[in-house]
Amino acid sequence: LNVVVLGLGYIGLPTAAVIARTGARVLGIDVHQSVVDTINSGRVHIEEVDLDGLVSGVVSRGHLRASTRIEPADVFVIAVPTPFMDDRSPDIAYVLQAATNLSAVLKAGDTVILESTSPVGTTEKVRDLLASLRPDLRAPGLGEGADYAVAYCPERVLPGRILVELIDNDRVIGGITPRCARKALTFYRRFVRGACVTTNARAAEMTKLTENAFRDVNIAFANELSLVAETMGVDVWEVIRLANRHPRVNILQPGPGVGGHCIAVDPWFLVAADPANTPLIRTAREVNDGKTDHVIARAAAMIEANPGVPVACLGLAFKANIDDFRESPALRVAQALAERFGSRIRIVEPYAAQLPDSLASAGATLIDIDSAIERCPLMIVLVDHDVFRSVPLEERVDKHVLDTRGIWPDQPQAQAPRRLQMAS
Ligand code: SAJ
Repeated sequence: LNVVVLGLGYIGLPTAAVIARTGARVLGIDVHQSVVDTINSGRVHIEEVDLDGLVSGVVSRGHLRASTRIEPADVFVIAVPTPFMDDRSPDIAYVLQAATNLSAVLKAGDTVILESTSPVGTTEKVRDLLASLRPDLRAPGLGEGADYAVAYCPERVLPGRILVELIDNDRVIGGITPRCARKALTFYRRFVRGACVTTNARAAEMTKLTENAFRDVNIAFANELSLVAETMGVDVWEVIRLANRHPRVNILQPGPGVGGHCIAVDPWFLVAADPANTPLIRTAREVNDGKTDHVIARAAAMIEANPGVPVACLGLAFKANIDDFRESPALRVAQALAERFGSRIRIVEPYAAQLPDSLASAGATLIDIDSAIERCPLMIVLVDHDVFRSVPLEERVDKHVLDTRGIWPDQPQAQAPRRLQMAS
């Protein structure tokens, strides 16, 4: 079996490697020559648990190679980004570009699968584009018979667990026609251990958006509770722990806002599709973004109440134990504080070798957790990395802490903003 994967990012590369491990011959396509060169040398350009070993193995066995140029194959998997535009409407230009590229080598019997998170109707647009570019082949769902299959099968993997979840998670496979779905199903059965459930393409597209909107709405509920609890002088994490003892209550964790390239983006695709009927989804997005502003304001008040004292911001990643800073609320908080307080802001981020330029030029510096404990009386916890969680009370008992992730439940709570001794 020959497989082409278009887009070698956080989803495309692990997917290509997992398929290559089944013995298929996989060609990964990327627009960046540097990505192609890195992979062909058996290395990876992204951090993901166990990905480096897998890629070096399948490349050295000749099962995976990369190129900027498309070649014929039996199955094409599109895994390119679908960002949103300034007005928060989805931008599917990369998907359509990928479809245009593969149309040049498309032949009878092929299967085209879209995995990128996409607004409802995108798979039909891909089919329409292929139909117009290749009038010599019969496109599925437009008349009698079809020479190739087109399906939508969203990825659902969690960064940090991608290689496990690619195999174990259930997959939703939406065909343009039932026959397209069956062809895609045969492909996923090669490497998926979870259930593969078939439906139509539009339902599969909406399912993906629904999953991430569900999580966003539920995190917004937790974030809203955290504000109410603060007003009431109650520990929100304790309330959630207690409420979750109810057999039908399962509240998520509040934090400094929602980051990553999926949950902070995908709900907008549903809002853009039907603004009149999505007040809840839109409000959830606003609550989660507003939580970041709230954290910035609280942190700034705490820093202002302690003139001259160095401040440690713990974490920049969008969530625990990963090196991904995309759409990170922690980064947004750190940036706002650095712009206001300059060199007083020290960043601790074990997953960064250096600070992003914008933070460095605002005067912030990168330090390790030990120096932060030694030198920074003020600490703002922005990410729940394990290394932060493991700091024992005795090393932070005298600190003035704003813990946005609830990782130090035993931390003595300051009543009013305390004035601290300036560190020597
Ligand atoms: N977060 C909270 N509180 C929580 C859970 C998460 O504040 O209780 C925050 C995180 O800190 C992070 C953000 O939400 O900033 C998103 O993190 P996440 O772990 O919920 O999700 P992602 O973005 O890493 O991956 C999600 C997953 N979707 C769902 O869980 C429904 C994943 O399965 C998808 O494949 C992925 O989006 C995607 O690519 O769409």
